[in-house]
Amino acid sequence: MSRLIYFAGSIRGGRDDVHLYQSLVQELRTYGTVLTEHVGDQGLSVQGEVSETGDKEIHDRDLDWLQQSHVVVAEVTVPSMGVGYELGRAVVMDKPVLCLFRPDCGRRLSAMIRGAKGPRFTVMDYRPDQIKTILDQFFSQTQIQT
Ligand code: 6K6
Repeated sequence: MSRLIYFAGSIRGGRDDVHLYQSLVQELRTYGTVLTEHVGDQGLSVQGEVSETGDKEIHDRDLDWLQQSHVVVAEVTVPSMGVGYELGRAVVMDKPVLCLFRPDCGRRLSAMIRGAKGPRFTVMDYRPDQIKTILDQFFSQTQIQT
């Protein structure tokens, strides 16, 4: 079965890093099917109102995708309530998680994300030019059940 990847990144939290989300989605496609490609869509504004569906539909559909996914990758540099929530739910579902944080943003990552580090929850500081290497390392070293 093809590996299903849930990619999480800020939408209403701010779209400053959308170009990075796009690169990550593109790179992640080499490791499986990305269920949430829209997160890297440059046409999707901070309002997140491209869709006509309401917030409940978005929440329910995303949780359904999260449940179906085999692995979760989150870009956590721009703080986002939605991404934090998805990560908490992913932990409860026992999904393997990779969080990517760019320290040159000048902020410190939430202790609730950095401190969640464990065998199934990886937190990596990165520079954009390291994306390929980090994903390669993560996907080759992490047990992902499909
Ligand atoms: C329609 C088409 C594209 O986007 C929309 C409407 N908004 C959302 N669609 C899908 N997922 C969303 C939307 N808004 C938030 N999310 C989920 O929460 C994504 O999976 C992101 O990882 C995360 C972002 O949360 P906020 O709090 O930054 O919006």
